[in-house]
Amino acid sequence: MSIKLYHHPFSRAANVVVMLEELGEPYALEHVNLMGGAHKTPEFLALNPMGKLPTIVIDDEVVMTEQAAIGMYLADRYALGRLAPTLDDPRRATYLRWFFYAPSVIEPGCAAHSSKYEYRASAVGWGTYDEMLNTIEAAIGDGPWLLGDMFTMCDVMFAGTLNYMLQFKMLDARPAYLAYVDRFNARPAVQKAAAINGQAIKDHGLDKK
Ligand SMILES: N[C@@H](CCC(=O)N[C@@H](CS)C(=O)NCC(=O)O)C(=O)O
Repeated sequence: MSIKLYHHPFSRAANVVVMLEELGEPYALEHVNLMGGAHKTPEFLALNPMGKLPTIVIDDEVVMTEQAAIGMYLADRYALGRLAPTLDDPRRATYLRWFFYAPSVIEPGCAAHSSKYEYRASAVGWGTYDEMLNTIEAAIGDGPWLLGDMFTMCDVMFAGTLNYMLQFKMLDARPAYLAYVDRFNARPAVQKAAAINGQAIKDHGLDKK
């Protein structure tokens, strides 16, 4: 079995490294020079017509894009019952709910708010910023994880998205969010992924630009 992640440390692929570290399966990183336009070549566009990262190839036969879909697929295929609730587990509903919420509500909701887009909340899927803030807080609840005591791949997607939005000040830093991402960032797999992404920054001279 071989998993190849097309990667750049300053992209969403950095959080897929966390997914892979939580998974514990072997994988290889293929650096994509985004600044040099390597993601817009015909070879890369054949894998992902969007010309974006993350993109992942498994056993030279499975091609996947979209961070959330990649996380769901990896957890179901390699860690069902450990990083994903099984199909007959009622917690699967909450797992899917917040997994989809991160890219379909938090990402556009934060982008719309920070870019001061004008829109009718009833006409867009991400609603109002305040409703989104309250919903994120309700999802975290008493924690420690979105499914209570069970840490899942959904936390990697959700906390990774919060980390990114907080880092770029696109999301209010509510105490409940900070406590949740602190718990997440303390996990050994997250720290190992940070070291791997940090090494990639050095290896590709991205710390000198
Ligand atoms: N919807 C995609 C978004 C992917 C995305 O926007 N990737 C950015 C990096 S984080 C990218 O590849 N940008 C390069 C470009 O568009 O030129 C996902 O969630 O995976």
